[in-house]
Amino acid sequence: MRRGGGSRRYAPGMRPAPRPARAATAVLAALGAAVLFGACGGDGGSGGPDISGEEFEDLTGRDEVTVDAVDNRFVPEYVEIDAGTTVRFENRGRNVHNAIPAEDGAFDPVEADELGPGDTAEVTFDEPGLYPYYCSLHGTTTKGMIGGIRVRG
Ligand SMILES: [Cu+2]
Repeated sequence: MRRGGGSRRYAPGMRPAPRPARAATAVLAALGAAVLFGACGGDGGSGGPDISGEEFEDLTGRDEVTVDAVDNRFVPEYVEIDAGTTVRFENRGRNVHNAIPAEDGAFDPVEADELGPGDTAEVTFDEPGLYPYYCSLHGTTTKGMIGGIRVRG
């Protein structure tokens, strides 16, 4: 079902390069991360835009749902699904699109070479939370070709 899975590439620069750290440094880094996560609050994110006020189309109760990428928006833009549901991104436009989490690493990004016209790419969401995403070719994390997935536990 899931294509690519854990082997999907991350876009260059999406994650800081892992650096060899002594134990003490690693502990400090973990504390820092905990503080960052705690400070932002909300479900599911530490760095993405707040999309909690958007209208989400209720697509719960299904194993798989489809989000179309058209030129240039996602349809439906905001969907609510159950944990474990696979989202199938389908490019029904004439342009190449992608689907990149607004919060780095929140899910495996669907890269442009996987989502040309007519292509489909699937991502399974197992963890409850809020997952804003965007097409980096036609939007930013907050404007343009954006979308969001709310995963219910
Ligand atoms: Cu696009």
